[in-house]
Amino acid sequence: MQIALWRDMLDPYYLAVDELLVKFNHIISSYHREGKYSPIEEVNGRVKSISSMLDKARRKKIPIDQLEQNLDDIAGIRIICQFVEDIYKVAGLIRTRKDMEIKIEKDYIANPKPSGYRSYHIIVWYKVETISGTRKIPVEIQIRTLAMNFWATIEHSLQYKYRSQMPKDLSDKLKSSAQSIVQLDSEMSLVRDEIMDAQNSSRIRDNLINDILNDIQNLYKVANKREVEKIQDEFFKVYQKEDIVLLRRFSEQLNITVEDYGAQSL
Ligand code: 0O2
Repeated sequence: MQIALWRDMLDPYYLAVDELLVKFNHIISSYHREGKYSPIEEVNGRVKSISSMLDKARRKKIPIDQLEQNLDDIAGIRIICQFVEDIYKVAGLIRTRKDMEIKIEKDYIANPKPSGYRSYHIIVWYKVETISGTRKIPVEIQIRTLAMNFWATIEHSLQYKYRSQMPKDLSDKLKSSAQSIVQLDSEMSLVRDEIMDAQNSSRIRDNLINDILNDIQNLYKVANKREVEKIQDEFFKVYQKEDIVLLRRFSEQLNITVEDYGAQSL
């Protein structure tokens, strides 16, 4: 990569990160819309900063004009999951996609780094359409739990502070806290089903309340105001009972009323 033209060079990488963020966020919202647990908790992305690229080039003895050919993580996506099991589910999901071609997979969960770092990395080939044509570029997707991310973020800041000279007592502390993270992740996995159930119920309830309020709002435009206010009062009574079955029944009945008024398309 010619550093003088770095802005132009990095353009396809920015596009890839933007597109992939849209796609992974869409996966999250699709699960949520269906009232389902999403294996992806959140996703973020970045294009590696020039200074970080230069640092890596120096560390790995990569000639400056060969950065693009040698760095797989100029475009980076980070997927955060709640549980270790979700990481492998997300990796499976990525493998099935037609818009990403696997280049390399690195399982630093089964084989943690000497530092204690754990994460699942997949490097994919991803095609972007630019004004100069199609570009196929590598994108590094790091998949990790919230707990792994907490550890990696802190360790990364310390690595940055000490460069390659981290005091031994500090690196020992980090290794031991990495073990605590392993323990925490495996304890959380034991209650995964219960946590997923709780989160699903809460999401289903949110979706139901949203649908009901939309229906009431639509009815308000076409039905008798007093009747709509009566429906709203009934809704508040059902809502206060904190019973999902009653809420679902109310929503179904309201749907029929809405259909009778032909108000769905409003
Ligand atoms: P930054 O600043 O996050 O971008 P390889 O040629 O495969 O041996 P490479 O390309 O460094 O080496 O790949 P590797 O080892 O899979 O690491 C890629 C990225 O994973 C790193 O990018 C970090 O983001 C993260 N990572 C790897 N090891 C550690 C670690 O010990 N601690 C933390 N906190 N993160 C780690 P960069 O460019 O090194 O850093």
